[in-house]
Amino acid sequence: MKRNLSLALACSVVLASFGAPSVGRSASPEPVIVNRGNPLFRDRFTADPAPLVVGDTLYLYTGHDQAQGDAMFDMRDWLVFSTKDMKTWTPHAPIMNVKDFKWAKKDAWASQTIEKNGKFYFYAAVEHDDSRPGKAIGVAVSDSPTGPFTDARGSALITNQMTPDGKHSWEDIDPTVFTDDDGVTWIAWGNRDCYIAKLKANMTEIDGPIRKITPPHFEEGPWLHKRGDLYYLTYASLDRATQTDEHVSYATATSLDGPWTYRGELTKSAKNSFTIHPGIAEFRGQGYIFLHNATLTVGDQGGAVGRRAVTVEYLQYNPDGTLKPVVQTEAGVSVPPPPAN
Ligand code: FUB
Repeated sequence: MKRNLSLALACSVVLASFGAPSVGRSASPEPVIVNRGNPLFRDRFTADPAPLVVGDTLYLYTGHDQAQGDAMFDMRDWLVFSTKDMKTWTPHAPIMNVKDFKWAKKDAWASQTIEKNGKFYFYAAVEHDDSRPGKAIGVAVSDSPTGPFTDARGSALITNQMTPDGKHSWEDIDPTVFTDDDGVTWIAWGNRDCYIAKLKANMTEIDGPIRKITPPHFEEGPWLHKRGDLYYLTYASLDRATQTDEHVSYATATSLDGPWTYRGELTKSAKNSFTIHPGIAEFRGQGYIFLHNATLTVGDQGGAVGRRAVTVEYLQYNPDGTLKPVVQTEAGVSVPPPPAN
């Protein structure tokens, strides 16, 4: 989070439907949102996208920006949308409210859901109550990717007190979860510092030490994924000298134990938004990177730091495994991807 913000925190392939409403929520119990390009969803503000592929469906979990006027963040619940083709999306009921974590005060911040042993585990950043001050990470569980999710522990999985040498009270945010080929699930998270740990098989306890793996320019929003033999740690990065808006950078490794090799910047900043927050998925043989910007206006509320909107672009690889630069566009994936090489 940018320093001045940190203080405050102390913190549709186009279906040729241009001109037609993109959202038909009131028309049927299973409304459909047509992908007209970016931003993806235009009837509400969404942020911090986290994709999950289950069979022939991609589920996209998002935060829900509700800030009014000049307020910074007002995020109370988490949303999920699904698609089978990246052309039409179905919005589902909110999967959880921050108050469903009884030990949390507020702030339904970034999340990620993972499937394990037939259940779905939802990891999310929130503000802990005064018994464990600071940001914390909770875990909830459901039998369905669309929820409802219930708190799996009745207490935080990760608290600010578990990373005592951290630089501030909101460092324990933005969980990313990844299951390696041996079946062990890892969790990484952080703001300013990036941490990684293993999860026990029950998915609700940390297993062993928490290690710091902070890559260059790390700010927040880590995302773990693997392609072939290479592991990727993609994250929101900040040039602290200029304190401009976040970009996305990434590092790679041949093991989740590291060492991680910094690979440079993947994107520039998101229009009108200090934050950008990557989420990555391979779906039907195509790579995608979900981000957000703040270009959407809903009613009398224009895009702002606390009124963001999720976008998606193709993610493409070079033959050596490095990632091709990504540009946030208005067309997004409503047009075919550029040739692979
Ligand atoms: O949405 C709230 C916070 O802003 C997230 O936790 C960060 O990644 C940034 O997007």
